Amino acid sequence: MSGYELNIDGLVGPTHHYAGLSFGNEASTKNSKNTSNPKLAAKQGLLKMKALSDLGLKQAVFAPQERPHVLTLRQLGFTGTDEQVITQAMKTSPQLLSNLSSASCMWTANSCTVSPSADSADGKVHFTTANLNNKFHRSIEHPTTGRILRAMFNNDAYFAHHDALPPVSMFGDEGAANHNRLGGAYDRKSVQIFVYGQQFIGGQLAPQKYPARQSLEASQAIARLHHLNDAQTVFVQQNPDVIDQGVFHNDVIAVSNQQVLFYHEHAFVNKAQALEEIRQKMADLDEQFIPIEVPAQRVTVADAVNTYLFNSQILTRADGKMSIVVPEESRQNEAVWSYLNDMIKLGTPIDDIKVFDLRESMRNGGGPACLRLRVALSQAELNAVNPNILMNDTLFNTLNAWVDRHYRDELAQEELADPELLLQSRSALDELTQILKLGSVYDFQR
Ligand code: SUG
Repeated sequence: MSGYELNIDGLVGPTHHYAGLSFGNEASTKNSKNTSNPKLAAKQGLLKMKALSDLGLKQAVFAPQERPHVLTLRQLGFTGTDEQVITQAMKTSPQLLSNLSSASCMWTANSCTVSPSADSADGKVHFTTANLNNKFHRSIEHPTTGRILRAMFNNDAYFAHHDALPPVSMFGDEGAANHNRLGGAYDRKSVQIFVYGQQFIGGQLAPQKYPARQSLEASQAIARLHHLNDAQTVFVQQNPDVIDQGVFHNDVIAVSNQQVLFYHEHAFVNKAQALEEIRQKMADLDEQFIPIEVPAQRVTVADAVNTYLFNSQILTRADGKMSIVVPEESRQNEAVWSYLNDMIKLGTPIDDIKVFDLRESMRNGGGPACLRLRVALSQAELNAVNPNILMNDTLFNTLNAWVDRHYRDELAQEELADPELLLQSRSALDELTQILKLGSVYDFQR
């Protein structure tokens, strides 16, 4: 098979904590104010990256961002030294300081939407950073995300970078978490599926309780920016009822790899029509569509949300078969675990389950798939990627030692105003930009 899927996992930042910032994300609300362990969080993520790279898959690391984000606090009127800015913000509202201290950029599935070169009329790999407009703590990610993406994919001959869409709900964009791609080899034309929560102009269906974070208008704008062909693009609405049950991104209820779409019975509006459109558009590319629908009778939406069964990664191994990477929570749930064990015997390409402990991220509503950005590349494009971000034994050891030197193993919300934490984080990130050879991507370095 030609081409590669590069998975770029977010390295958890030193201020990882639980602040209940994401209304509509039930794990975030449930674990609000619990004490976190940033060191363990970073190490759990690194172990997943290392294990996948040991399987022969292409794996890279996405650098975390500077938090607390002093620049934004200054925009909000806090003045004085950096230390005074943080102290005043904490006094004004611990929740405000949490927003500016969240390590949420670890969920790199929300960093941007990527369209591989095979699908784009100009033959380039396109990246549009996500505005993450629905949540304040996430809406400040995109400028730095854009700089890190440019430092990782720094070659105009192959890569085209677009800034985030206008920051209003009509163009609310949460990146690759609402985007799937179905086809054969990674460097061949495929069908791109954009899943949206709400259509702002002329739409009828919308969730009642929780927000729809992705709009159709945003998805359509990205398809235009990326020069996609209508004949290979599908727009599908996510079922608003499941958004109201805690499915705040599509990757909490569906995931794809090559020909396979693994999804819950209640994932989509007008499901039959959407599946037929995907099947037809794949057939036009001579590709067979392999849908795997999980019946609600076997796995309820509540179980899907609690276990993140669909926030799994389906990965093609060297032998051409696929493994499904699930979080430990999926093994702990009897219905989900029994379904998974039956599913790998269905005769689909998925014949193996791999389980990872990602508890620290899971408690904020981030599973295996939230933590990774998929970039499908040709060999020439892979050769043009910044080689210092690619996971291998040396980088794994270097990053573990880096985490040991700079991370705390306990962090509560009250500690966010500790000026030492800011200094520790900045010196950690300064060192990291040198390890990964990213240049000056952070505001404190500019
Ligand atoms: O945006 N949680 C993230 C989780 C993102 C998961 N990503 C994907 N499904 N792709 C969010 O809701 C919680 C932060 C806190 O509450 O402290 C948070 O931002």
